[in-house]
Amino acid sequence: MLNIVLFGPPGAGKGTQSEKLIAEYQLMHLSTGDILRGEIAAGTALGLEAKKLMDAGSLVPDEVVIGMISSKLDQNKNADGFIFDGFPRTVKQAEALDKLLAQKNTSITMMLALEVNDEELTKRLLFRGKFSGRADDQNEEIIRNRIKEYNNKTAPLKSYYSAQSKFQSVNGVGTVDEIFSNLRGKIATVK
Ligand code: B4P
Repeated sequence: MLNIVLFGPPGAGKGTQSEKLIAEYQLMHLSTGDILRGEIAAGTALGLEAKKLMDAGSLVPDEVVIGMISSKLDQNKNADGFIFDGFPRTVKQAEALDKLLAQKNTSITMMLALEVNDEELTKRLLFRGKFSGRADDQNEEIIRNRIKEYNNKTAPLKSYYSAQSKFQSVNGVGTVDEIFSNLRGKIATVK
């Protein structure tokens, strides 16, 4: 199985590159951001709880997202592999994911990290905010909070996967096709 963690700060292009990777490698896409936005759109209790945090640019509690991923893994037992997009975002989530995959006799193959500077991230998200309708893309203060959450809680995951010799860094600035080609090059080293 090919199990990829697609990693990077908010606006790094995880969603954008996931679409291309799914088409190329026929992987199941698990985006916690998309799942949470689906819960909000459906007006569930979980969605209502998550919305306040997401709109402020804060992370949703670990137990909530770990539970969501656990049920998605159960629902997709026959998948050839997964792209985890925006998950894990904390060390606790990464440890939980390792355990969930071990129960299925599989593991993370590699973490692919998209590297993009803060100025470019802010520019991309503010631009998307003009069309996305997403509250968390609307102003610079919330975007700064998302980047701060990333630096404090998510960036440490690079060390977590480096310690397992699974960390691979890719420049996330350039055209979508250039970046995709670099990601494919990294995947070719393990496939
Ligand atoms: P996510 O939905 O994961 O969103 P993201 O960080 O905004 O997105 P991404 O990196 O995928 O950017 P995209 O490709 O769209 O998270 C949203 C919120 O959900 C979090 O803040 C948190 O509250 C909550 N959440 C989600 N997962 C969680 C978890 N595990 N634990 C706790 N909370 C969680 O690209 C952004 C923009 O850049 C797009 O407009 C795109 O067109 C553009 N772009 C992409 N590639 C480009 C390129 N090469 N050049 C120029 N522009 C590019």
